[in-house]
Amino acid sequence: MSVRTYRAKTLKDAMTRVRRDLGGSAVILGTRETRRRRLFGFGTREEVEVLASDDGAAAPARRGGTSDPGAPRDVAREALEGTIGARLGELHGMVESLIERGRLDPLLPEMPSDLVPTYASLLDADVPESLARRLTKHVADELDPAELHRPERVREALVEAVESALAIAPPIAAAAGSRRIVALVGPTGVGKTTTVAKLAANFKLVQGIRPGLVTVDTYRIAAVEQLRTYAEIISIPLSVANTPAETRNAIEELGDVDVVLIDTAGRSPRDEVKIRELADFLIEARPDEVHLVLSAAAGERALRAAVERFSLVRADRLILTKLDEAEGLGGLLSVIGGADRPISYLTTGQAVPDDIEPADRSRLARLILGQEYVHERATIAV
Ligand SMILES: Nc1nc2c(ncn2[C@@H]2O[C@H](COP(=O)(O)OP(=O)(O)OP(=O)(O)O)[C@@H](O)[C@H]2O)c(=O)[nH]1
Ligand SMILES: [Mg+2]
Repeated sequence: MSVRTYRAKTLKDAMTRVRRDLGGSAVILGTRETRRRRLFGFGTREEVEVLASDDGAAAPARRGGTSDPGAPRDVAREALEGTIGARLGELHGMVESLIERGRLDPLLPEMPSDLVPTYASLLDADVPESLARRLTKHVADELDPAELHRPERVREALVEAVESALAIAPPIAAAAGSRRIVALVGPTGVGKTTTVAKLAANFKLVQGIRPGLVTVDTYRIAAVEQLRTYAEIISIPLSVANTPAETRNAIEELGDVDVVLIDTAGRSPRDEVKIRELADFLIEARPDEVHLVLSAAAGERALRAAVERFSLVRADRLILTKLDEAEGLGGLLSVIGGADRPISYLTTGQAVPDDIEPADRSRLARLILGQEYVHERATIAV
């Protein structure tokens, strides 16, 4: 007799699954209503849990012959046993290593053994433990018990779970003949200026859209020169605003352009005064879009602090840079979930204009899960 737990949104759904698995011989041992935490975000959802067993009569009858010690061994069956043995060995190794790292005890009661490798792979991808547990549990809930030992099905369910946590913004809405004002803000050294240059070059060279650049970064002596060099290479206008009051003029000075890209000075997330000053520039600039630039190579705590402190400037999108430098992208997942802003672009190296791509949900989910590599496929033109 085997006893299984079935969870579903309604009793009817749970019973359908019981009947499908156990057929007419199902014995219901108990039912209860549960509240489960939502995967991402807050709150709970109601679920019904049904504990069911077959009564033993429905257990598949032993195949005649194979249990007879004198009978010749079935070659296919031996091969299957070999595969199962190897897989059990693998699982055993994983469980041992998780126990050694003190990471399995709290999960053992509820994690199906088929999903232990999934959990281990999430930790390998640097997904924080609590989120890895929730994702694994989500996969267990979404799949039928019979699907849990199909690795490709588990992988798909995991990608879907991560995708559902990613909000994606469309690329910058620039079009010839209209004027879009876009500002990039963020901590120091994350790649704002380089990203502005990549975007400008792609607009002009690939899309035939006329960009103009404004810098409000007059703090570092080299900052204006850095952007001026790009403006000269791409052959586009650049103007400089030294104070918030000059910003509007600087935009007008660009003349007839379709998209204005504003590069701003990097600010330490700890420096609230400077972030407020940046907010003053943006009030004058009246941008249509503000993209907060975050380096994927930064630690989870630094990313969280940046998201929190830069909320003062009301960024409405995220650009993730330096994906090529990040060791594991799993830490990004909870930061992105908490940031509550869609992701517009990913940058994957120093090369201007190539190393940038519009954010793509499935690509980012696979990158985070370590199922795809940054430079595995050709760069997409912005
Ligand atoms: N590996 C890698 N390096 C990048 C990427 N984007 C920018 N960089 C490098 O990061 C460094 C800083 O880039 P900047 O564009 O000057 O950064 P910033 O945010 O403008 O810096 P501040 O203006 O000083 O705050 C440069 O060496 C860039 O080449 C990327 O996607 N991957
Ligand atoms: Mg800069």
